[in-house]
Amino acid sequence: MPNPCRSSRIVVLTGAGVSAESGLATFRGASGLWENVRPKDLATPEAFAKRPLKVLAFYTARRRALLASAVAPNAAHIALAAFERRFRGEFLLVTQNVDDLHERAGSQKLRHMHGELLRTRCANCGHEFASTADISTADSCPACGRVGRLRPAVVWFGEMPLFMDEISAVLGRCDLFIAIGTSGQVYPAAGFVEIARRVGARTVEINIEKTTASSLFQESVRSPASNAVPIFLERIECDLLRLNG
Ligand code: BV8
Repeated sequence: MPNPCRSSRIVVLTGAGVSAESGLATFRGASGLWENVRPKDLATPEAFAKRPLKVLAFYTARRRALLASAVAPNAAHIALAAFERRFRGEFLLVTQNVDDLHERAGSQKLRHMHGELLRTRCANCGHEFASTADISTADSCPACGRVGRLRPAVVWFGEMPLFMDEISAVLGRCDLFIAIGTSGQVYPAAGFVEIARRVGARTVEINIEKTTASSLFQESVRSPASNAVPIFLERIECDLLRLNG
């Protein structure tokens, strides 16, 4: 049993694995999104410039999958939102995911560092708006009117992730860092555990398998997120109640 949890400043990082049990594909591993294609052919500004139809079709398929009625937040999303509501310390949920399952579960202290699939941006003027519609090269921007420049409001490789100043600040003072369902292969997210270690935070990885980053974590929980996350967060809460009353 790890030491009772005295944490008061918690940062959680989620990746595609937290949404896997909700029916959304992960990127790497068996039947992953990147299994038969190269990320640079679908998730870069250059790919969008060169083959906009192919890139838009990739995101149309994922947006439609996300909007399918069978896809809903799972117990991990729900437990994270409930814990955020009850926790009296500092809490931030940083997700690499572009789905809206954390929001649908009720999470509010949430930052999408890789953007959001249900938002569209104009590559010409930067105008951004919420949208569940497919994006086509025939669409015009509602702000500048330019045709064929609408794209998903996600962060592609070579683009700067969002909220990095805020994320770096909370990482720099956290005392507990939990990574859930991420392969730890994409930077700068993959480097967050090292920042947490440097400031002396307890570091925990929840994943169904060992990752290239596992050795950087003090604790690894090898279990599906929908099972492990509710149990882990409940244990933290019990510790805090016992220690702080
Ligand atoms: C940038 C688009 C700089 C959205 C994605 C060092 C430092 C900084 C950058 C770099 C660096 N080295 C290289 C780089 C460049 C690059 C990078 O990291 N390349 C990698 C491949 C080496 N990084 C970037 O380009 C980033 N930008 O650094 O900008 C900059 C500076 C100045 C000015 C401008 C720019 C941008 C990175 C974002 C790229 N966008 N996608 C989308 O389409 O969704 S990346 C893609 O990978 C997704 O965003 C995804 O979120 C991300 C990470 O994947 P995971 O979420 O971890 O998913 P994965 O499938 O890999 O793993 C799932 C895990 O879950 C597995 O471990 C599995 O075991 C587990 N699992 C499965 N089921 C379950 C489970 N766990 C628990 N329960 C289950 N049931």
